[in-house]
Amino acid sequence: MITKLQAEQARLRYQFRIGWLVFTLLILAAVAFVSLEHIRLKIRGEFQQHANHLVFKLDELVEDVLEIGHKLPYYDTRSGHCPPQLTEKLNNMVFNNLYVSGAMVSDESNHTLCSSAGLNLPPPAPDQQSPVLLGPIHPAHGNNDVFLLQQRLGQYRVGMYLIRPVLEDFIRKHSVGMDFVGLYNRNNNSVIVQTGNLAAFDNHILRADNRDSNNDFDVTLPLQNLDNISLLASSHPVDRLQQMGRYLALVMLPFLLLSWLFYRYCIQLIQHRFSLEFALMRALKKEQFYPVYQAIYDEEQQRFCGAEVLMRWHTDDDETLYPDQFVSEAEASGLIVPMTLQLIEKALHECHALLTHNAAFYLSFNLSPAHFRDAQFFTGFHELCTRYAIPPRQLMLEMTERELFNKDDADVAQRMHDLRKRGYLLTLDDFGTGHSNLQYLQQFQFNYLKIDKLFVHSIGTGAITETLNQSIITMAHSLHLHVIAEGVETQIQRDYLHKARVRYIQGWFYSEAVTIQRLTHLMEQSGSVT
Ligand code: G
Ligand code: G
Ligand code: MN
Repeated sequence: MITKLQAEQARLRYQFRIGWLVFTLLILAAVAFVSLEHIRLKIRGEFQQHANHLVFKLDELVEDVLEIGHKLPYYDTRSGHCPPQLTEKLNNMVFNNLYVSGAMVSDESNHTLCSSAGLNLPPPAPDQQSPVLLGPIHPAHGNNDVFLLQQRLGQYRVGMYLIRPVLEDFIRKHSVGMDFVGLYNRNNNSVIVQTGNLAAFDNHILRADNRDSNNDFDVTLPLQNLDNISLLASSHPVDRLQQMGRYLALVMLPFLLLSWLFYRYCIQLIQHRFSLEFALMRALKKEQFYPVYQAIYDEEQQRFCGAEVLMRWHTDDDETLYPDQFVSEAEASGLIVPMTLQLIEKALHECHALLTHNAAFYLSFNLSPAHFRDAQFFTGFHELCTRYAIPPRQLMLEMTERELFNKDDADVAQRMHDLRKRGYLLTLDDFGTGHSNLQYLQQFQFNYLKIDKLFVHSIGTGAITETLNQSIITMAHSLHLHVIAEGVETQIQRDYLHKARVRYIQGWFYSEAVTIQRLTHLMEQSGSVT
């Protein structure tokens, strides 16, 4: 039975594990797919926002610088000379602006009229567009390239020089999570300023020159304040992957945790479903526990005086199971209490006639400490006795010495005292196999003592246990306990016990455990019933 349960449990667990694994992987893949698409869109949105912000900042810079030119007072420069006040103004402008390193005014035909101090550069070829960013220009003296931000104002052009590191720093400062940023001159198709890795940028989109390129993480955005310049930007792939990884972990972890909890729960459910405990619960509901009876012989009266009720389990598979296969589990789970009540009810029902017609005949039931701890048990027990109108002196309760009560347990002592007072017979079962002592025997009010079959079987063998028989019997007599010897199989054993004045004998010598029909027959045959 147990091996069958275990095999079934193992099979179902295996099947569930496979199913769960497949299911979890499928869900995981679906979740990963959906969440990756979601995070990709989110990251793209953020990247485009950052790129727009950078364009905005660059436009702001251009506007600020151009604004300075607007503040120049009007001078008539047709003379071809530079008014002295203008040079001074230009110097002031350069001095007061962080980004501007030089300024110049040129005429329609691109002749330099005025320039700030230290500036000695030929202006590049003029552009028809305005304003416009020209360059880079490599100065003859000096290390850094410069760019000319030029706008037309009336008959002349005003130009501001920005040096490359300043422009690059500005871009770097305002670019977040970008692998590459560049400024692209659409007029001559060249990247004039760049930070980061140009190879990261998909050049395809320059040719298409539109915002909605195939590559979500490369953009080109025209500056509003400069007619010839677009911003090129591509997002940082490592940043992107890290962000995706974090998001994925964040989504997956709770799911994995939930799935794991579900798994544990189901495995426990399966374990329970195929546990002996569950099988016992079902057997209880189906009333599969039934009694058999092993008669006890009274040597003095020469007739059967009672019978021990032993539990059997008729399983769904038509198997008969013995208590050693299920009683310890029943005790551990507490199911022993309703099982025993079911057994008692069936036994009282079957033996009703036998008990009522033979006032000296008793039935003996095996109890364990679990029964004493359960308040319901004795309520049920007394109710059954009342319902079947069986007097207490016809009912014996056996408690095995192997599972003794704590001798300081006042409640149990009180309960036993109460049972004795009502007239029930109390037996200490399997005596000699546990560790009860005299004190224990005095504390609990047994009136019968059952010598374990281990000792009975040693009779005639010369083993040490044989000599213990006499000591047990002598002690029992001195405590005024009736003695039952169990497991008596042979004439030699019976004669030995008879000589030792053991009055009650139980065992295959007289009868094995039998059905009620065979018990009744045995009683009638032996003249034990009147
Ligand atoms: O003859 P059998 O194999 O049934 O007995 C095996 C053991 O099971 C015995 O030690 C006996 O005390 C125990 N046993 C039999 N029936 C019951 C019962 O109804 N309740 C309890 N607790 N033990 C029982
Ligand atoms: O709870 P208790 O130990 O009284 O249960 C009696 C047990 O002893 C049962 O398992 C029963 O089958 C077994 N039994 C009863 N009579 C004999 C017998 O004469 N010989 C042997 N070997 N076992 C017996
Ligand atoms: Mn017993």
